[in-house]
Amino acid sequence: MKNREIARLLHEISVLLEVEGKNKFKPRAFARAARSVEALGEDIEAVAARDALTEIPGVGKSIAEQIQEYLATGKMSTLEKLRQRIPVKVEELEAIPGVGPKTIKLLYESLKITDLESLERAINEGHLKGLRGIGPKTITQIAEGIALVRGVMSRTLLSEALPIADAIVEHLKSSAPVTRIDVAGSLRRRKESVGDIDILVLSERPTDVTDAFVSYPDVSDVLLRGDTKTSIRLTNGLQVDLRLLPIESYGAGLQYFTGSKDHNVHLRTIAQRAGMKLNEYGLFKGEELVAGAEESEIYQSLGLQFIPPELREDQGEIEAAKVGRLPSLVELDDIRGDLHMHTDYSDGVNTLEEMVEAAEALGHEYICIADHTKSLTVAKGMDEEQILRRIDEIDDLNSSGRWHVRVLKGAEVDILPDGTLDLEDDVLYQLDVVTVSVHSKMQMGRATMTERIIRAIEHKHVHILGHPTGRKLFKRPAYDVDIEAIFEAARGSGVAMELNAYPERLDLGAGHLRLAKRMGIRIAINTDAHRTSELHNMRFGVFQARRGWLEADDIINTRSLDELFRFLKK
Ligand code: DGT
Ligand code: CA
Ligand code: CA
Ligand code: ZN
Repeated sequence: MKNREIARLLHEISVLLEVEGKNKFKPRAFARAARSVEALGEDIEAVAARDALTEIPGVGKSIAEQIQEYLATGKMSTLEKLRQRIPVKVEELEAIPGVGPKTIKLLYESLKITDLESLERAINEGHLKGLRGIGPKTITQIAEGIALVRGVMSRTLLSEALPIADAIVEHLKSSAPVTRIDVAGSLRRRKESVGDIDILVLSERPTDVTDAFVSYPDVSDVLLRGDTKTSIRLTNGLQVDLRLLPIESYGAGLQYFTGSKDHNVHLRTIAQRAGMKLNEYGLFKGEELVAGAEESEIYQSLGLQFIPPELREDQGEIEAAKVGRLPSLVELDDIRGDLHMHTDYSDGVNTLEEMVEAAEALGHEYICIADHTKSLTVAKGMDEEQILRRIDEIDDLNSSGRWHVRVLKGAEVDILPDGTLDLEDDVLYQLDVVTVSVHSKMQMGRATMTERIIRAIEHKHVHILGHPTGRKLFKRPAYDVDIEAIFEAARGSGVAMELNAYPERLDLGAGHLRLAKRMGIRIAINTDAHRTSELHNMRFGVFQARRGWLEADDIINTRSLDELFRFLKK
């Protein structure tokens, strides 16, 4: 369906017309038409085919002609001409949170800002100061927004890249003879987002592998084709590098191309100190190949424990491996339950029973239903009465004997701006697991936000702080908080920190997890699932936990139900 791209172009016309400022009504007409096309249930080509474009609300004769022209030629001449007169990159600028047509117009008129780069330059040179309607707070917000947009433009979420990489690996395996195949790079290290996908292959028929690679159905461009390295771009913009390795160097190549660069640089100095040389072909003593075919032999020959890819960031893992002190990282199999998920009682999609059934199929021993509470009206938050009804339902469900999985009673209770909770104490008391989260007024200053959260976690009935920093990858920065002070308070009150496994949250980050571990804070890895399929996101939480050096023992939902209850009693 071309609905979305047409809506986008009509919207762009409306913004450019607004910037041009010749006519007050035309921009609004195009904006309205863009919204209608976006909301159109039917394929716009079908509408055009039966000559009914003008029946779309807001689409008059001239806009209909633009749409016709686009469907026929792939261009809209009105837009082409506008773009020549006003070279503003609308989509790029509008991707910045808080920047809309009005700001774009102002920036273009007063400073000739046309894109991210010129905007960034203007901010750095202080030109935005004093512009009418743009205060210092807005400037900071825009600067942060630019960083976020740059992230979106150049990186892809792990959750999006991983299934694509798996599909390409399957494609290669089924279309050419491959002896070994591995995903390397940041994807193997399970970073939250990746710049590209790196795939390594050992094959007796390398040309067949390359042929299969460049003919993968989603390829839009072949960027480079060589004997050992081939790069493609996929239709979604993601780049994939394929490297063909020789058998005697496969392990060395896997080690080298897994990175990170910092880890590799450090490892090479370890090799040098031992009188050896390490590169992507192997570990050498003079001319002699000491190790190369297997990655594990490289670490072994350097006198190191094998270092799991998630730790390879030169954050002390090499030092730890030298003295045999690497953590024994948590694995997905260690997870026994999931303590944060939503149902259709608040903003979830599935019913209680559907969530329970799906969790049971995943093999969970226990789960906790944690719907939103009343002040979060956009998410249909529950009031005390609804929560009490829900408690009865869960009691019935547990005593029905229909399920093995034990369902715990919980809520994701809103932390109000003053740090109080929006459920009465006597209701909170009846819940098995009380998670508290910030969902409103996220912009408050550091001291106030820190106090707000600490007040909430010091509440006697609270067990877990949900998504502790509130960040969303590429979308929203973390709240400005003193995380160490929060951890300190959590330790004092026996409250666990959530590691929210939602792929665009992954909140806490790896650095914060390590800090929490050092401070003796317990972690709960939760999916925050809003539908049954999202219960599978637990693996992303576990990847992140591993990047944060966590062991099963650091995590409360690796415990048996009895042990978990002991923790919950505080
Ligand atoms: P990304 O793709 O930006 O998420 O991050 P990586 O780590 O996957 O980086 P990428 O794809 O450029 O290269 C893959 C690995 O290859 C990288 O982690 C380490 C290794 N590598 C690439 N170029 C160099 C280099 O110039 N020096 C060193 N030491 N290692 C490199
Ligand atoms: Ca990469
Ligand atoms: Ca690469
Ligand atoms: Zn939440």
